[in-house]
Amino acid sequence: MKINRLLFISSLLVPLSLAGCDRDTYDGSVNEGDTTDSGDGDGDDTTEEETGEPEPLDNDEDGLTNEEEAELGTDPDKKDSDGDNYWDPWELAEGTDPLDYDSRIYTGFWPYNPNKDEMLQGTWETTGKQVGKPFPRQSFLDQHGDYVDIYDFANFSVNEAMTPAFFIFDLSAQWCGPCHNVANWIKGVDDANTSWIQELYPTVRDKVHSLRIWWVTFIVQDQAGGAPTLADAQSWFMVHKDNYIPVLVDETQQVQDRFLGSAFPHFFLLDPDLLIEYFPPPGGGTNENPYPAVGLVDTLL
Ligand SMILES: [Ca+2]
Ligand SMILES: [Ca+2]
Ligand SMILES: [Ca+2]
Repeated sequence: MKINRLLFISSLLVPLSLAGCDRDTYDGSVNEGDTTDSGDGDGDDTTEEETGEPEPLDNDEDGLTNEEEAELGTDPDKKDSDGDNYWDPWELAEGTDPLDYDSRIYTGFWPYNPNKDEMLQGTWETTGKQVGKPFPRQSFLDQHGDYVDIYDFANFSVNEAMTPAFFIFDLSAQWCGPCHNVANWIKGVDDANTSWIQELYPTVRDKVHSLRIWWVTFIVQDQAGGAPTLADAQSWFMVHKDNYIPVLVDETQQVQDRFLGSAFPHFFLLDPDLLIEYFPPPGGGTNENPYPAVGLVDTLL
C-alpha cells in the first residue's frame, strides 16, 4: 500500500510541476488569464473593435481600469498600491483599504486566492481520509485572530521552483509534549528533543521556509483536552514563533473528529488543490520513520 501511494505521489509531481508554469500564481500573474483578451486583442476582431469602442486601459493589469484607479486613488501602475501583498481589487472585494498597509486581508500575510470559488468545493459531508477527497472549505481562526479561508492557500507558487505548494497538515494538542517538540524543530531549534527529527527529515525545515510546502498547524485540543480557543493559538505562536506557519484553531473540533490518527502529533498531506494526497494508515509509523507524511515531504516534495 505504501509503495502504491508513493508511486501515486511521484506520478502526480510531474504533471503538477508542468501545470505550474501556466497556473495562476500569487505574485503578479494571477490575472494574466483574465486579461489576455485585452492584451492580445490586436489581431482579433473583438466586440470592442467592431463597435469602435477602445478597451479601457489597465496599465498594471490588476483588473481595475486606470479610470477606476483614478477615482479610488490607487496606483494605476501598481497591482498592490500599499505594498501589503494584496492586489488593489482583492482589497476592495474583501473590504480592506488598498491604500493602507496596516489594513490588509490577513494580518499574517497569508496568500489570497481570487479563484478559490472555481475550485472543487469540499464540505464536511463530502470530505474523507481517502486520496483525492477535498478538504472542507472552511475559515479557521488563526494566531492573529483573523478567520482564514483555507482555500486562499490553494495553488500558491512563489517558491524558487515556481510549482504550487503541497500542504502538510499537523494536528497538535496543547498538552502534547511531542507536538511542541515538532513545532520547535520546524522553527529551527536544535536540542535533545529536536535533533533526532532533523536527522530523520533533513530537508523539511527548508522546504517550509522557502514556501515549497505549506506547514499548517491545527490546534485541536487545549491543555485539558477540550476544544481549543484563540488563546491556544496565540500562546502556541508565542512559544514557537514561525511566520511561515499558520496556527489554526479547530474550535468545533471537526478537524479532529474527521482527521485525527492514532496518536499526536498527527500529519497528513494534501495537494495544491487541497485534495487528500496521503493519509497515514493506523500505526503506520516506524522507528526509522515515525511520521510518514513528514517523511514524504522530505523525500518527494
Ligand atoms: Ca489597474
Ligand atoms: Ca493598481
Ligand atoms: Ca494592497
